Parts: sequence; structure tokens; C-alpha cells
Amino acid sequence: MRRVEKSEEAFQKAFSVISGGVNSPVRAFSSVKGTPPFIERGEGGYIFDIDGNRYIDYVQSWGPLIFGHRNSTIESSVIDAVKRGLSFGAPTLVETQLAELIVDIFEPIEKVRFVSSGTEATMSAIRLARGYTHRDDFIKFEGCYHGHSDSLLVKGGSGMATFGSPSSPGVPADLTKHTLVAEYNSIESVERCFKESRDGVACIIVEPIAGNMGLVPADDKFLIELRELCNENGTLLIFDEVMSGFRASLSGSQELTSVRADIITLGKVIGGGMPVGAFGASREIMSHLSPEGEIYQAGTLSGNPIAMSAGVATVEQLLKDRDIYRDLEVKAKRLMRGFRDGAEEAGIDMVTDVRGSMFGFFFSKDRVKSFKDASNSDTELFAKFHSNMLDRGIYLACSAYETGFISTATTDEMIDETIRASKDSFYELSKS
Ligand code: KE4
Repeated sequence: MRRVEKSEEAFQKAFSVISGGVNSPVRAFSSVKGTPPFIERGEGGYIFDIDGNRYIDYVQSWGPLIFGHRNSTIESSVIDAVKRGLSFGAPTLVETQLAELIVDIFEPIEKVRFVSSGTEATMSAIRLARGYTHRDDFIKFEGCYHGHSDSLLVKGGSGMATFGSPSSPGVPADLTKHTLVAEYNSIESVERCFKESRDGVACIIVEPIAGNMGLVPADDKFLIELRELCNENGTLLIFDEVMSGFRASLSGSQELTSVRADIITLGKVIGGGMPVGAFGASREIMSHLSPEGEIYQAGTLSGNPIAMSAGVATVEQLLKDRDIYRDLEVKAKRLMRGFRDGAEEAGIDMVTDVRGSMFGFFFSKDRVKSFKDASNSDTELFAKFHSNMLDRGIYLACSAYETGFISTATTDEMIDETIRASKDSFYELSKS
């Protein structure tokens, strides 16, 4: 049996001085069972908790660690940077280096601005779109998560395509009254949003490969129609690729669809595990951002040289070996096939999906195309499966509405072990 005493004690202690005992709510294991393991260290494809348990890590800090833990190239790059000083609040060459890499990889991006989180990236991108179009309303989709800035913390109304109302206390209705909420993969709901908008729509923000309602890629036809609606209405299209960028492919959705956004937001992998977010667009659009233009945006540690060094070391490694994404996807598909086979043997309904190094599964008979579909899946069964797998040394995302990741440190033996553990888990679930 997995030992948990030290993590339980640590969680109690954390809870006494940190809200909820965690610094981001999902980590509290609220939608699954048990105490979150307190992690002591990571090594390659493994993480180790303070009770001495070893886990195969499919969370990888929610996406950033595409090379797994303690990648030597990233580590030495960070250590070298640390020895030159932690931060200056002044321009450094390494910021330009990472910006050039991103500009080369993402077609719509001619200029970029770095920030310290995905939340900052999407919040700033929406402000840029509003300032550029001189409009206030924007459209987001139920089930897509773009960080926790006020105007994005909205929930859909009773019928879709309504103005959002705050999904969290502390968010004034005044700050969400310009947010229209549509249904993912439903172009009709987007058309209704355009009709409901009083003064025109500044932007549509969408995860082209949604990873925050579980893994739910957008239909390509839907993306094409979003682009057409934006063109017809002078609305900017924002692809939030904070998660899918460098994860679904080197250039996120770009290799999977012909649709191109006006603004792209990035994060996670471009920081290599350090705090980094970014947003980028054409020179023309970015010229409206301060100090070139009037739209204000700033940050003390934006472009921090340590984080930039980790990002450059990560992206340069990804550029070196273009077979990386094929290998990651082969592993992800093998894992999901193993899960499906085990679930089927146990008579359990499961659907799965893969995009590059990203994988997702739902305990559902039907394919999942929207948040409504995802919320109809068996999340109770997910919680039991998560717990069974954790006891077998497999660290899956602690929510049915998250995405799993394969890293280059995830070996075939780890995949085999995970598939074996899933078969045992499904068998146990089928008996309970
Ligand atoms: P951060 O502010 O957490 O760095 O990024 C916000 C964000 C923006 N856009 C997308 C597509 C995202 O997935 C995220 C953050 N992802 C979650 C995981 N689903 C972060 C985990 C957490 O909240 O602790």
C-alpha cells in the first residue's frame, strides 16, 4: 500500500497557513479522493513524494515539462543564467532570443510580449484586441479556460450565447457584462453572440485544442467558420495555445488546421517549468501596445532572464529533433489504446483522444464535443480510477476536466506499466 502519512501531515500544516493548503485550487484533489501527495523531487519521467512513493508523471506541472524532470540541457542553462544574476528589470539578449524562436515558429506572430503566466497573456491579449478594435464585447466558450482574470471568470447563461455572469464571488457583474459565452463546436451559438452584441465584438478567444474540459479538439469546420465570422465582423481571433502550443505539435494547432489566428497566447512549455506566458500578433497589431502604442501592459518579472533561459533551452531542443512529436504521439496513442482495451474488457464505457503529446479520456459512451458532453461523463468513476492508479504509482491529472501529457522521458516501459495498472484498476472498478 502507498504510504501517505507524511503528505497528510504536510497538508494539514500547509492548510493552516495557505488557503486550501495549495497555491492553485486543482492541486487540492477536491474532485478526486485522498490527500494530494507532497512532491519532494522529480527525475526524468518520475516524481517522488515525501513518503517515498514513486509515480510515473503524466501531469508534468500541467504541461510545461515536455522533457520531463531535470532535463540536463535546461538545468545547465538555468544554472548558468543564475550565476549571472536573477533579474534586472532591464532588457537582456535572451528575451530577444526566445522571441525570435517564437516568431519563427508561429506564422501569425511577428512580434511578441512576454509575461509571467498564461492568465496575464490572455488578459493582455483581450485588452489588446479591445483597444485595437475600440470595442468592449468579446466571446469565449463554455469549458475553455483562459486563466483567472475577472472578465474571463464567467459562466454561460441558461440558454447558450448569452452574456456571461460571474462564475466566482468577487467578480463584479460590471466586469463580465461584455463577455458573451458560446458553446464549443457550435457555430450557431457564436452567430447568436454576434447578434446579441450591442456594439460589435472585439475578439473571440478559443482554445483550438481545448484541454480544460478534458481534451476536446475543435472541429476544423468550426475553426474555419470562426475565422470567417471574425473576417466578416472585423473581430480579432485569439487562439489560446498556452497548453496546446509546443504540445499538440511544435506550433500547437498550426500543424493541425489551416486556420490562422490574429493573436496567439502561449505559456507552459515556453518557460520550461519556469513562470512564463506570452502573446503575439502581427507587427501592426502589436504596434498598438505600450510603449509603441497606447494600450498599457507591464510586469516586473516579464522576460525574466532565468525563465527565458529555460524557455530557450526547451524550444531549441524541440527544434533539433522534429521526430519528437511523432514519437510522443505514438506513445500517447498506445497508452490510450491500452486504456480503451482495459475498459472494454471490464465493460466500462470510455472514449479517448490524442493530439501530439496530449491525451484525454472520458468515462462516456459518446464522443465529447462540448463542455455539456464532458459534464455528462462519469466523473465519479474518474475519481475512483484516479485513486486506483495513484495507489499503483501512476500520477494522472486530478480532475476529469484536465489533459494528460507524454514527455520525452516517458519510456515504453512506463507506458506498459501504466497500461497494466489500468487493467488492474478497471478490473477492480468492475467488481466494486
Ligand atoms: P496560468 O495563469 O495558470 O499560467 O495559465 C492560465 C491558462 C490559460 N490558458 C490555458 C489554455 C490554460 O490551460 C491555462 C492554465 N491551465 C491550467 C491547467 N488546466 C493550469 C493549472 C492550474 O490552474 O493550476
